[in-house]
Amino acid sequence: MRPVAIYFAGSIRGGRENVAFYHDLIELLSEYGEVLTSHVGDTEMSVKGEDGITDKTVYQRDMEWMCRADVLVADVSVPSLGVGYEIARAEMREIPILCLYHAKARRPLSAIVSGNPLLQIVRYRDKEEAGDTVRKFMNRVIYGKM
Ligand code: 6IA
Repeated sequence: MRPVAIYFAGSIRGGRENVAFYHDLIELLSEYGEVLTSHVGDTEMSVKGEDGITDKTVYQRDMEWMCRADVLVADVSVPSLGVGYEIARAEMREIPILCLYHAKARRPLSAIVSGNPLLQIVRYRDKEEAGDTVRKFMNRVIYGKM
């Protein structure tokens, strides 16, 4: 059986202030399957993104991964156009989506995300709480019904 393909979405040009958290989440998600987008948690990558790769290539590569993904986990604490777009694409594919939102995020969550009944949105206070949520979500995806 092939491993679960996990698309992790987190802000890049929207701002990199939560990158250390993305890094830890990706490490946790890797226990459950293949994280296709592990570069999102690369603490060396700046708001400019990856060196030596065009925006067109990034888009094509990411959308190929999106087509392969079995599940989307997004941190929506830092507003990001790219993350919002990825959520919409995952919704079109009808795959399970978990959106994590820090209780003390600087900006209120977009109503288009928070008001969407098809998304599972979980507010977390710290890394431990987010980790518990991710474990429960992935266990449901792998072993149980959503
Ligand atoms: O709008 P944002 O840049 O914050 O969007 C972030 C989301 O879009 C992430 O979840 C990524 O999956 C995807 N994404 C956006 N930019 C990149 C990127 N480099 N590399 C990989 N994934 C990306 C972009 C810049 C590069 C062309 C120099």
